[in-house]
Amino acid sequence: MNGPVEPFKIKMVERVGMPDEQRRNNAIIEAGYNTFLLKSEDVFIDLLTDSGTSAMSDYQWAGLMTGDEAYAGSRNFYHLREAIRDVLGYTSYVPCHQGRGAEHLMYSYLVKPGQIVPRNMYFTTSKLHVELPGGRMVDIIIDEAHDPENEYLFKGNVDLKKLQALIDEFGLGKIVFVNVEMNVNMAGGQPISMQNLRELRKFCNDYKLKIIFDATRSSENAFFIRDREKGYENVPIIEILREMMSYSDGCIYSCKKDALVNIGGFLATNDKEIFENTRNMVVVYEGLHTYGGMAGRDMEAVARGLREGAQYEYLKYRVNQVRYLGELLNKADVPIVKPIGGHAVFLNALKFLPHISRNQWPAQTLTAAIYEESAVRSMERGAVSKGRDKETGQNIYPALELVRLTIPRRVYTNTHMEYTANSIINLFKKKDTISGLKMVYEPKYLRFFQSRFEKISL
Ligand code: P61
Repeated sequence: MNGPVEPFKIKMVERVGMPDEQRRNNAIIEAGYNTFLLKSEDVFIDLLTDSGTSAMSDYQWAGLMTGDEAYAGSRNFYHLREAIRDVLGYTSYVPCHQGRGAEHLMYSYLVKPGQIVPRNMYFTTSKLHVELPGGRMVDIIIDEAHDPENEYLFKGNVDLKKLQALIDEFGLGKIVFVNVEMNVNMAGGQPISMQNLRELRKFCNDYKLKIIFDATRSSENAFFIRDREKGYENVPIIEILREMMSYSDGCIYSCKKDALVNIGGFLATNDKEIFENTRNMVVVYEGLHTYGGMAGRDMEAVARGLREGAQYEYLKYRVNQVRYLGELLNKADVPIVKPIGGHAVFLNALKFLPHISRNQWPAQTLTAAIYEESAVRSMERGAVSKGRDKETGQNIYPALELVRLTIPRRVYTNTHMEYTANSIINLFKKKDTISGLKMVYEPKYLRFFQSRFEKISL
């Protein structure tokens, strides 16, 4: 099996070094067994996230030089508006410093205290920005998404029966909009189908409910629609994207993923009221409505990256590189979430470390063990990420207790994938020697970023 051929050549490189075993052992202790707290220079291959870690193209770098840093009315704001219109089909947008800035503006405008926000699986920052104005996020993803072994091709789909049950239980007055994520991150990078989006739109029209997308990984989702859904085999990615977005009333978007940049975000909509209200609030929290926390040069890089990131040849390589890593692991019987997702390979920590109980944080334990073995940095996506129940204060143990090996875009070679796979396969062979962790520090918000752990002896 060969890795996919890269549709680019490398013009600039950055040195990375392999820390020796002693340095790795010290580094992970100092980091409190939390890979977010490692120094990047102690990492050999950084698979913490695909967010803000992309390599920009020469065309994007050239765009930086055309940055118009005027306080108001920067030309790059208008370039980005054109790109959003062309690629996503929204007429209006509000720039923000990154995705969570857009979530803040969108959800603090739409969510009122006591309201329910149905969503196809939570995402950490999205859930928090629904909770801060007094709302509650409720999961309406299909059951298949909670089963790592289930190979259903559209595990990001919304279960309309679950949505109906919420309406029946709480009444329409409690629900203002349905929140739909593309290529659902916490489910393993799993797509939603066009058919499901279409059915959801019809359902929401009947009840006069708005639909707001988290379109952060919409280009990778569009690739899966083309690859897997009947009737889309030869449809250009941009046409697929525009059809997807046409089923929404607006979206929030972190540009740090599919738009191939290191920073940036926006919300976009065709709804005049959403636009006017969020555009008014952007000046309070982010910056003027024609830059919203981004420099002019950043907006130019996003405008170019949004178009590049929607090219079929690029997306094919991208998704296949992730698949390559996943298949190397799968062949060696390392337990992973299936089907292999768009931006990452997810290890099933409950199967990898069956001897470690949930309250000893198996996924967190596995991220630390992978680092110690290989200097590869991964991310916990299980109970530490999920946090505590808002009402009872108890830890919630989600069905998925995962470790995310997230592939930055256009950054690592297929040899890096092979090194990663071999290291994890070696670790898997000696998994019984790995002991669990206890949490010794827990901050109030988004605890996974800063919490600290100590090792429990076997
Ligand atoms: C990530 F550990 N994702 O996946 P911002 N929506 C979605 C995201 O994936 C997302 C945001 C909104 C990150 C960064 C990150 O728990 C974590 O531009 C589907 O990062 O503000 C971000 O966009 C927010 C990592 C965020 C985390 C939260 O790695």
